[in-house]
Amino acid sequence: ANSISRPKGYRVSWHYNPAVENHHFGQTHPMKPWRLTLTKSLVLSYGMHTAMDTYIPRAATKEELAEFHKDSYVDFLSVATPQNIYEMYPELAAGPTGYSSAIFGVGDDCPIFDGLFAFCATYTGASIDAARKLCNKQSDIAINWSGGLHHAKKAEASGFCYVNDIVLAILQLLRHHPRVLYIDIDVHHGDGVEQAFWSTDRVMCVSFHKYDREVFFPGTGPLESTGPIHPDNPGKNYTINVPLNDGIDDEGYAYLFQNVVEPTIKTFNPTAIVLQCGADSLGHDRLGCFNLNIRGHGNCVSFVKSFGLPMLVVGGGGYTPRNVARAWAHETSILIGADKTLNPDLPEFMPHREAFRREGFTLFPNLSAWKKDNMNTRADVEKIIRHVREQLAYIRG
Ligand code: TV1
Ligand code: CA
Ligand code: ZN
Repeated sequence: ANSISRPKGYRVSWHYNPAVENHHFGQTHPMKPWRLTLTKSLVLSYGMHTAMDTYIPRAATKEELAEFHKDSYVDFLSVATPQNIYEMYPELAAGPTGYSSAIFGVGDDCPIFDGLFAFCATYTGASIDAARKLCNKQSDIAINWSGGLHHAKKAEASGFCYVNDIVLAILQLLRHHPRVLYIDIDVHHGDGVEQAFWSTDRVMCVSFHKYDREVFFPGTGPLESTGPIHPDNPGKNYTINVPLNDGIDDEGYAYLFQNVVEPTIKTFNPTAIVLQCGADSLGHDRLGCFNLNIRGHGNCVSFVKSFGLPMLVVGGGGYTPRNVARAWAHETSILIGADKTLNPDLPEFMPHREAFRREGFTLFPNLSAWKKDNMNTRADVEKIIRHVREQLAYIRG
């Protein structure tokens, strides 16, 4: 492979334990480890690893998980197997599809599969390791594409997420950083992270997502949801939600993203930023409904990077594996400052190259030619920007 030189003036680290590739949610489940294998393949084949410090982090310990999660939930995750789950919890053996989600949120979205705990501890270990490298200033930008599982709650699995690696990484950052900004561009609402930091003014959460309370998971995150209502609660106004309709395109998203994120950074003045890059906001995603191209998604990463603050970058959703890999490889190149030099034609010799045949062997297929019209009007977008500016006025000074 050709090699790319290290960025000048800042350090980027890549935190990845290939053990995460060994997990399987189930044959028909949309969450595929394959997307991580393909991402790694692109990053290595482009030679991008030569521009970063690469770490294979150890799995997180139960004690580390318990910094956020309830002990009994961590214990449950550490012992549950597909073999013993019905014995342990007979009440789970209900319904035609498997089990009810009465116990710690397990069910169809969050099945108990072999190696579940090792999987959770592995992706979380990478996010905590990345946060530590930022804290001790060994890295300026730290990347964990296997993390970003934003729905997990203190004692509940939700939406394919069991352990909230983002919350645990932010808790690590808060040991050294007075203020952390969390930005979430996954097509789903970042409800688990929002809930964890709902009542603090040290973490500001900003999520962009499809919002339809009735039909789109998780159904939370309207514009008006900005933190606790009580006037004495420090978390009041420290949550920003950007609810969107189907089909938003690169141009509309960039306009909105920049006009929300820039004033938020200027007002909140974070000392570190965590960016969740869920790739289910791309066009052609199996579960998503937006129209973003790889470049449109990547523009968010470029924009956040341009503020020059310590940055933790994590993955998240993304259900058309080859496009997830394209997006996260492109975003890796942005973070190391190599996006202008990378050949948009995929490397001629690389593992799993065939996976990219359908759209042609390019990093930038056209993903906007899709079934979704843009249902976000100019007026919708301007209303959101106005609302955010009014909200930020409360936290100035
Ligand atoms: C098993 C097999 C589970 C096939 C789940 C899509 C499946 C989904 C499956 C699915 C599916 C959801 C709900 C269900 C409301 C619940 C990583 C009645 C074809 C961060 C999580 C989405 C997104 C959960 C996670 C959602 C993330 N959509 N096929 N499940 N209950 N759950 O709607 O934000 O990307 O779809
Ligand atoms: Ca989101
Ligand atoms: Zn998602």
